[in-house]
Amino acid sequence: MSQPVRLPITLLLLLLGWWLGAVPVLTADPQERTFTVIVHNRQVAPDAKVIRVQQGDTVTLRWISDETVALHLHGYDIATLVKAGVPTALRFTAHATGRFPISAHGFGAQAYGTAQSETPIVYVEVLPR
Ligand SMILES: [Cu+2]
Repeated sequence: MSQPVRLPITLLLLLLGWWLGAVPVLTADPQERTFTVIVHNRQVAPDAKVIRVQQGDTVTLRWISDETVALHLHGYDIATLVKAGVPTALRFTAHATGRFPISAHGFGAQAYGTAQSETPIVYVEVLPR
């Protein structure tokens, strides 16, 4: 009589784990991951500063900024210009593992010139699969 009860509980726990996001982290297949990153007053909210993905994932960072900013994803060496109020996608396949800063190379008018400064505003962590 215990066997028919145990199975649904296991299934329930699995579904709960799935719902909590635990299972997708353990999946073997690369995934399509999309994050929205909001830059306000030249900053990203502290709880949104680290973007965690797994090796092989296709990552889309959807940027929304209240000021034009030149961005540079180090390691992958991808640069993009995000204009004020214009959602802009930065897309890459996370082939290299490690912790990579995305720096602001300039805000406002300085976003159009050569890099004056390097201010990391977000970090991308690519975990080995
Ligand atoms: Cu840079």
